[in-house]
Amino acid sequence: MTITVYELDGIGDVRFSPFCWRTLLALKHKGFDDFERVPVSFRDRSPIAFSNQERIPVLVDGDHWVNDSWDIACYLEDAYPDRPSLFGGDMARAEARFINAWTQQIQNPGLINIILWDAFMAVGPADRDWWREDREKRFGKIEAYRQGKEEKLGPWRQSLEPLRTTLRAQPYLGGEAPAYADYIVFGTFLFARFVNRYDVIEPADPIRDWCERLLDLFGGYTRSAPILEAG
Ligand SMILES: N[C@@H](CCC(=O)N[C@@H](CS)C(=O)NCC(=O)O)C(=O)O
Repeated sequence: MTITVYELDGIGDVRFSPFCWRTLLALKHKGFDDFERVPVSFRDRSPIAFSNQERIPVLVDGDHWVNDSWDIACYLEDAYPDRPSLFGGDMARAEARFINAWTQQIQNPGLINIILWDAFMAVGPADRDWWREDREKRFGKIEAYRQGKEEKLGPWRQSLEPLRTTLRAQPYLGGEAPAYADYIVFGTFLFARFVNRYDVIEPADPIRDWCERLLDLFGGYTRSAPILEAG
């Protein structure tokens, strides 16, 4: 049965949605290689109208669909129990829910505040007017985010200290091997990487080493994905 992932479109083949990357990595972890990826534009969500909501990713597995990256991970875990586990048990799944919330409420918003302009640059030309209007309602003028990135970086990097401390003691959030908790947090760094702001993590940071290990997973699946060209 074919699995289809509806994901957010970007410029050319650049896909930068942190939520969609979590789902793609969850599928890879479960050993799926032949799923279909369907880009959906910001301004036209009609391809996911069947899901009665507007957020991406949406996963379709045969005649079943699921939206929300967390629910998708839980669906894959429960529907395919004989494939490699994403969580490693119910208790670890419950703890991963906390990481999901931390990422959503602390890690992601802090990063968006730094790279909003860079994200705008990764939005396809046909979607830019829509994106500007929508984001300016929430964040104010996006031009204001072209400057002042350096001053915001320090506090954001500091907020990642619990992640750094954990990764000094173990190679992955999952312990000795990567788990869905790693993909949740890594998705946000992928967002930075694909909009050409991988430099938000310093080269000597243990978080960077962990990202490098994850970039190599599944035959370099994320390492080989297109990055927005500088300019
Ligand atoms: N809680 C949802 C959040 C999904 C979400 O916000 N997706 C973004 C893509 S990164 C989206 O649909 N954005 C559309 C928009 O910004 O208008 C999940 O985990 O899947």
